[in-house]
Amino acid sequence: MKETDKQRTVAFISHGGAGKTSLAEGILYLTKTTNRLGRVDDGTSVLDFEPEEVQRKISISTAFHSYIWKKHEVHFMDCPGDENFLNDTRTCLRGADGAVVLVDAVDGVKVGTEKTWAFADEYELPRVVLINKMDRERADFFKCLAELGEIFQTPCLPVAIPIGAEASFKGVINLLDQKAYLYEDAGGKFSPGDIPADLAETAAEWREKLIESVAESDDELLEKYLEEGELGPEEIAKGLVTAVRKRALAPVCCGAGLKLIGTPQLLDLINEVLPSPANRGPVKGHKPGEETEVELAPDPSGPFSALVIKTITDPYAGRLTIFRVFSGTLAPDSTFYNANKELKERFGQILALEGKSQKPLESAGPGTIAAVAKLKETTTSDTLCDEANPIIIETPKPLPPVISYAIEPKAKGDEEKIFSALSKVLEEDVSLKMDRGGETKEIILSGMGQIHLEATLDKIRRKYGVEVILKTPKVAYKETIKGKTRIQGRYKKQTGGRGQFGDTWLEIEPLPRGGGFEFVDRIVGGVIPRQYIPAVEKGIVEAMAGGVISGNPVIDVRVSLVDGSYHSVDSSEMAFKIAGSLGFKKGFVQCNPTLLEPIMLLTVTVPDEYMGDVIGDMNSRRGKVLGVESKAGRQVIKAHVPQVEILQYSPTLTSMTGGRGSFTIEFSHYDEVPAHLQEKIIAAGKKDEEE
Ligand SMILES: Nc1nc2c(ncn2[C@@H]2O[C@H](COP(=O)(O)OP(=O)(O)OP(=O)(O)O)[C@@H](O)[C@H]2O)c(=O)[nH]1
Ligand SMILES: [Mg+2]
Repeated sequence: MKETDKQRTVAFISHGGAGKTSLAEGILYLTKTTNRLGRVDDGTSVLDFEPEEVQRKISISTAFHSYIWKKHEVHFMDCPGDENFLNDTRTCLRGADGAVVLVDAVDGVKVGTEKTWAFADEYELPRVVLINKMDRERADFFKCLAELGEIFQTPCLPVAIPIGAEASFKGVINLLDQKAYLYEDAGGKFSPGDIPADLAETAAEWREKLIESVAESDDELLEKYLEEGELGPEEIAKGLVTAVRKRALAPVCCGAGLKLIGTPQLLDLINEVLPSPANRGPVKGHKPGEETEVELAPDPSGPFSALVIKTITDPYAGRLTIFRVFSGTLAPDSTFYNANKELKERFGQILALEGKSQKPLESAGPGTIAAVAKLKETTTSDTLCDEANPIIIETPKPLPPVISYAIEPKAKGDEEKIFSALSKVLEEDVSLKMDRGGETKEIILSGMGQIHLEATLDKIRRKYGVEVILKTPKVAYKETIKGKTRIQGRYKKQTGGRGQFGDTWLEIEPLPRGGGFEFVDRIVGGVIPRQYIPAVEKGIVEAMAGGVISGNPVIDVRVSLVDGSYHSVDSSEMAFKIAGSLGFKKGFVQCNPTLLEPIMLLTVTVPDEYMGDVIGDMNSRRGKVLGVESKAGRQVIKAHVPQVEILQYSPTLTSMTGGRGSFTIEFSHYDEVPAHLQEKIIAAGKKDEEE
C-alpha cells in the first residue's frame, strides 16, 4: 500500500492563456517525466493534444498527468481557462485537493481568475498563487499582488519575490529560507545565493508581513509572536502549512513557466503546503436514495469510493472514464458499484493518464486520478464505490448554456448521423445541450459560447465525419386572432361521375393566451352526418398547423361547427375535411389576425456597477424588467424579453460587463408582436413557404 502523505492531487487553474499548459509541460520536463519540452505554440504539447486545441492554441479539455518531485507523487490536472470551457474545469476541480492559481504578470487578475477562484472556493480548496510570465514586457509582480488583495477575501501574501522583470527577469527570492535563486538559462537550472543588496529591504518587508499573517492564523503562534516579536523557521513553516490548509492564507510565488524560472520553487511549495489526500480529510456524501450522510476516510485499505470527473468517447477506442479515488484501493480486472445508476460495472485495466497517452497501473488508491475503458452505463459525476458501503458524492449541476444555434448537415440526409455523433459528444461534454423536435423542428445546439460550439463541430467532423453548419435558430412565432366571425366553408366539385360535396358553417373566436385549440361540435338534427364531423376538425387542425397569414402555426382559437349540409351520394370525409379547412382559412383572416412571439424570462446576475447598463439594454430590446434583487454583492435582474431580441445575448452581456455577468434564459409565455414588426415576419414566413 502506498503512503498517502507524500501524495498531492492538484489542479492548475487561471484565466485563459496565463500559461498553465506551458508551466505543466515545463514541470514534466524538469521532473524528467518527459524527455522533451513540449510547447503549446508549436503544437508539441502532450497536454494540449487534441487537434481542436492545437489549432486554436488553447486548452479545451482538462488534461491529466503526474510527476515525482522530491519523493512526492503529484497528480495534476491542466484545466482550460477559456470562458467557453470552464465547465470542464469546474467538474474536474472536484477531484483535486488543492489548486495552483496562475496570474499573468501583465494582465493581472482577470474575470477568468475570479471565476476559477470561485470554483476553488466552492470546493474549499487550499491554493497557492503563481504570478507567471514575469519575463514579459510590462510584467508587474506588485501590481498583481495588489489586485489579488483587492479582489479576493483570502489574504494573498508572497513567499517569493522576483529578481528583475521583463527581459531581465532572472530568478526569485525565497522569503522563507531567505535565499536568492538565480537562473542561468531557460532549462530550469539555478544556483542559490544571497539576496541581492538592492532587494534586501523589500524582501525583509514582505517577509515580515508574511510572518505576521502566518501568526494571525494560529492563537498559540500569535501569542509567541506578540511576546517575542519573531518566530523560528520551523514555526513559520508549520504555521504557513496550517494557514494554507485552513484557507486563511494563499501564498504567492512568481516565475516564468515557459522558461522554467521559478518552477522548482513552485514544486517545492506544492509539496510543502498543499494537502495530501489524508490531510484533506474524509470525503462527504450521502447514501443512495437517502439523505443519511456518509463519510469515507482517505484510507487506502478502507471501502472504495471515487468520483467520475470526465468521460471521453472515441469512435474506435470507445469510452474512457476518468475518476479520482477518494478512499480504498482499486485493483484491475474487477467490478465497482455505480451508486447513482445503482448497478455494477466490470472493467479490465486501470490506466494512468499521461496527457495524450495512458499506461496500465497496478492499483489506484486515494488521491489517484485514473481511468478505465469501455464502461457501459457510467457517466460523468457518478460515484463509483463498494456495493456494501455505497456513497453518492455531491457534485454541482453543470453551468447553464448561454448560446444556442440551429445546426444543419452540409449534406442533405445527414440528420441522423449528426444526431448520433452529437449524442456521443454530449456524453463527454455535459455543458452542451441538444434539443430536437421543438416547435421549429430544428436541431438546436446550446453551449458555453461561440468557440465552444465551433470546437464541438470541428470535433464531430474529425471523429465522426459529419459536416455541420451553424445557423441562428428560428423563432417559433404563432398566429392567432383578436376578433370573431361566422363563416361558411363549402367544397363542391363535379367531375364526370361521382362528385365531392361538403358544406360547413363555422364560428371562429379567440381563446385566452395558452388556451390552445378547442373544437366544439354544435350540429343538431343531423345536418352533417356524425361520421363526417371528425373530418371537419381534421381539416381545421391541418390548416392551423400550416398557418394562414405567415406560415406559422395557429394557436388560441375556438372553432365551433354550427351548421352545414351534405349530399347523400357526393359527400365524403375528404370533402368535409377540405370544407373545414377552406372555411377556417377564409374565416381566420376576417378575425383580425395577429402574430405572437415567445417571451423569455431573462435572469442576469452582475456586479452593482453594471446594473444601469444592463437594464438600459433590456429596455432597448423591448424587455420588461420584473424586479431586481441583491445577492452576495451582486444584482440579480429579472426581465421578460422577446426571444428574437436575445438570440445572441451572450456576447452582448460579455461586452457590457467585461465578462463579469452571467445569465439564464427560459421560456415564459407568448405575447403579441407589435404591429410595426409583424410585416417583416409575415414576409419572411411566406418566402420560407415558397421555398
Ligand atoms: N513570455 C511568456 N510567455 C508564456 C509563458 N508561459 C506561457 N506563455 C505563452 O502564453 C501563451 C499561452 O500559454 P498556455 O500555456 O497555452 O496558457 P494556458 O493557461 O494553458 O491557456 P488555456 O489553457 O487556453 O487557458 C502561449 O503562447 C505561451 O507560449 C511565460 O512564462 N512567459
Ligand atoms: Mg492550457
